Amino acid sequence: TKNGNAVVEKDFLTHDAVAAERGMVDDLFDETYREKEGPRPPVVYVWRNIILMSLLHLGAIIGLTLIPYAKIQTLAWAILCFMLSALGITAGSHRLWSHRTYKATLPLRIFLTIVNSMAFQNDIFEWARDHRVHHKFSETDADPHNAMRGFFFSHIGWLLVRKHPDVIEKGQKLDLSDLKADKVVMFQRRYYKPSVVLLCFTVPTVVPWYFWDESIIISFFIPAILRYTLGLNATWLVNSAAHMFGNRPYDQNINPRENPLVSVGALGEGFHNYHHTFPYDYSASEYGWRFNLTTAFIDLMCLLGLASDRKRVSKEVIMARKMRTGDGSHKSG
Ligand code: ST9
Ligand code: ZN
Ligand code: ZN
Repeated sequence: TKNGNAVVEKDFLTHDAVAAERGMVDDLFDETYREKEGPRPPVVYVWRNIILMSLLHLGAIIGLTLIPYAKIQTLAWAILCFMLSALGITAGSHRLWSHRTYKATLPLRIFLTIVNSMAFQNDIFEWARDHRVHHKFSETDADPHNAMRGFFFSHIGWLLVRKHPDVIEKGQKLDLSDLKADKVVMFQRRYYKPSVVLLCFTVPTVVPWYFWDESIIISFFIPAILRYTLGLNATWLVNSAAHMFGNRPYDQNINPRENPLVSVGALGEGFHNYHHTFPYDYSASEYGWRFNLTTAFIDLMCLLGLASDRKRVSKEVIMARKMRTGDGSHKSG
């Protein structure tokens, strides 16, 4: 270890070595999986979701039109809610719970769980289960938001239809014991619905109305509805845009790309070619704080003694991997 952080020295880590480091391996790509022959099972629409998502996006448009009438404190509060809920996804369900790229103390896990419920993207357990199958069976039928099915499907469409049976079949075989053993994760799962009503919708609405007399309509449509919808779309862009547009300096044989624009909106989660190549790196990027507020946040938490054991891939390993499988784009910039 260097500076108290584990440095992953090889990129050809054995499963045992990764398991020993993080207590899990099921986010590593499985080359042996083959999609079943023949046509896909028919698409089954979930009309409840189609209607709710349409209403949500209509509400977001109303929120947009109300921006000129909102108090400046309300807009600042909406941005704060966006940042907090985004960290609940990026530092929480993604880098901590899906990939185990660092360790977090109980107070930090409680904080991340609270802001995770504010983001309302399914509970941490379900999010991490879907995300591990996304990495392990990336761009196949067992990937919940399989980008081979197009931009719309990988962006939002996958939440509007029943899952491909392979997602569930493969997901049931994942090792999720680390998540089941985390009492905070299991507590959130048990009380997920009330936690979302409170933290995603009620608190964001009540604060501006109570503390600075904002109208209740504006309080609801901007910090709650518009902020939530923007958070969802910023996240979904990682699955859609960052699987389609950008360079592939680390591995040109996979679809995920480096997309700095997505990184800005998603607090550092758009360096997606790197992330699928080295999913155990806590920065989800070759670089540290560049377009990567989440990494700065995790570093701050370490400084405060609330987090530790950040996994990082060494410069040498990254360079060797670029030479071996990259598209050569790193030379030009
Ligand atoms: C949302 C999630 O938006 C977004 C995640 C995006 C991931 C991004 C990744 C990128 C990484 C970087 C992060 C960037 C962050 C940036 C932040 C910036 C702000 N394994 O699901 P059901 C089983 S959520 C094993 O109903 P259907 C299981 O037994 C938005 N088993 O399947 C399950 O029961 P249970 C808000 C699995 O019927 C049972 O099947 N939420 C697995 O096909 C039934 O599961 C919504 O809109 C698995 N993987 O329905 C809700 N999956 O759970 C949307 C399932 O009890 N979801 N099983 O154990 C739904 O309504 C439904 O899931 C469905 C599919 C209709 C989509
Ligand atoms: Zn990931
Ligand atoms: Zn991906």
